[in-house]
Amino acid sequence: MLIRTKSHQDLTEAEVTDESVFQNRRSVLKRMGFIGAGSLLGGVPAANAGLLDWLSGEDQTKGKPTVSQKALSYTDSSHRVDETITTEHKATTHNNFYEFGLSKSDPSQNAQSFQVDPWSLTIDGEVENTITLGYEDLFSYPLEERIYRLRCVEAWSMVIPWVGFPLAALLKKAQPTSKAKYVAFQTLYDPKQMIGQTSRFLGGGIRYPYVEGLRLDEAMNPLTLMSVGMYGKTLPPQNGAPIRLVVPWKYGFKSIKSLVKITLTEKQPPTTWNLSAPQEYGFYANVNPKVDHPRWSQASERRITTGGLGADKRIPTLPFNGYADQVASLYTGMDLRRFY
Ligand SMILES: Nc1nc2c(c(=O)[nH]1)N[C@H]1C(S)=C(S)[C@@H](COP(=O)(O)O)O[C@H]1N2
Ligand SMILES: [Mo]
Repeated sequence: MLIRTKSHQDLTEAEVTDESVFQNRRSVLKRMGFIGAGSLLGGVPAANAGLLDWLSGEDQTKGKPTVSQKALSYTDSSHRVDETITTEHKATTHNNFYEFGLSKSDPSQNAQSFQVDPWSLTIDGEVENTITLGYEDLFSYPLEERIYRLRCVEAWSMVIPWVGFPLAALLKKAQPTSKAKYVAFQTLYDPKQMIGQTSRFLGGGIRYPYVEGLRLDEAMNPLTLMSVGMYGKTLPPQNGAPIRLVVPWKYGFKSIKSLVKITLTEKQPPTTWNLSAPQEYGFYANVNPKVDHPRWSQASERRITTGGLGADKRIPTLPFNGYADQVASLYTGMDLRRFY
């Protein structure tokens, strides 16, 4: 059997999931003599609640958003799944945002002084009108609330009330040229503010700036949202303030945060996780219970509601994350095993 030690560059997303962090923490405790080989949580006394939190990666006292979030005005939309909404606390303290650290609680702790105003978002490339939006401009489109499922490739999911506007509204204003076939997205690159961008080790071995992409027709689909808020307020930094993409039928890594650039292109653009581990993360990344990740099943998911111990339930994963009626036609005739 081939045994090799992985370098930082080889670290893949799943190796830093909450589950593996949990296992690492468990083995640390074990070595320290806190838990026996057979016991898991049973052996930790109640007085050690802090230790329990640390063990499960759920420190409730840390990671409370402290930045001021502004209330937004918006209309309700018809896009609302009728499922238990994940608590705001959980959705804002259990994050993937490697620019601010690799564990789920890192972004809410490390992103609080992140500067979102002034901000600049440019839409360029194959467009008739290059557009640059300042911070206030991000809120100039009619805002609506949409309650979407968010399914991470790591097999957990949440239900989140986003506030935003369709990406199509922005793209129509920019007017894609006839050459435009894809849309490339880019997160801010600012190592002074984003600790994960200062080293391969702290950043989980992926390249920065984080980049993502969609086909133009996917980008124009009415479900594709530019989010500027959640739970009725502006986004906290750990969730991608001041503006992020939300593509509800694709794995969460497509929903790129803290956008500074949107470029219309002729060719399929590179995407961060695909560059890092192409055999594991494709360009399309449509949620698909029938196409497993090489290292785990995608048939079911852990639905996170409150995050309390024992509260999460395992539920079946739905094709296109439950949005097949609205998006399956985008992929007619495509082999979704090949284009994963
Ligand atoms: N720039 C950037 N965007 C990102 C990520 C990231 O690490 N960096 N993580 C992605 C992943 S893997 C997921 S699951 C979602 C999580 O969004 P949330 O923290 O708001 O739930 O953000 C996505 N967008
Ligand atoms: Mo994810």
